[in-house]
Amino acid sequence: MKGLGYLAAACTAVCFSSNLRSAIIDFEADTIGSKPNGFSAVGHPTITFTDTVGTGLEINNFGFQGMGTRSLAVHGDTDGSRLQIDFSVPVTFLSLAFGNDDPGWTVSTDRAWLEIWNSGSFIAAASVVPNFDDVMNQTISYSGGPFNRAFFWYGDSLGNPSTGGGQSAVGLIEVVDQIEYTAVPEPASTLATAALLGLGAFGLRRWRNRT
Ligand SMILES: [Ca+2]
Ligand SMILES: [Ca+2]
Ligand SMILES: [Ca+2]
Repeated sequence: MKGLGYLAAACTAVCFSSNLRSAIIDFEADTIGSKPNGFSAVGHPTITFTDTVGTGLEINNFGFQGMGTRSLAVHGDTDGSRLQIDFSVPVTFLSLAFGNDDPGWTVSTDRAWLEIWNSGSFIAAASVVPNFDDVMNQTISYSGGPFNRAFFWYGDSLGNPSTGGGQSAVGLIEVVDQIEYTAVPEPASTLATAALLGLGAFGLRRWRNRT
């Protein structure tokens, strides 16, 4: 039974370490207003947000199009811009909620897109078909990597960013919130985790030897 104890201790330590490295940006502590490219939300200095065309970032209360009293919008309707998210500490998981999937400004083949990059190399692209109810009630995510850059945007079925306005030439402002990310553990905690796993394995061997 001693071995199982070691294993439980190792597992607890690993889970605790992993929880420490996961975080959610909800923008609730940020001030309302336009934000410059390279903006970081309060409490999350290792992550920056950039509008890839122009300077259209805005924190505001978008009601049901966002979550809580603060969300991040990427204007405008017609500039074909995307939201760029940069991580100074690489991550292995990213999830975000998206809203403003307005049926009056979309066509049924439009999608929400997430593209993942690491140090200038493309890793993956994912897309989700919005439910087109204008409400922030869906998420898009990617797990893998590690990676240090992501793009989010509304676009057509091929991933071309929206550049129009209205259903004939579709354009749409992205609104995002609840950005969850898991940073790669720092070397020190990796070593500590490895040591604990080694301890757990040692305990397991001891436990098996006893049976
Ligand atoms: Ca929020
Ligand atoms: Ca823009
Ligand atoms: Ca929706």
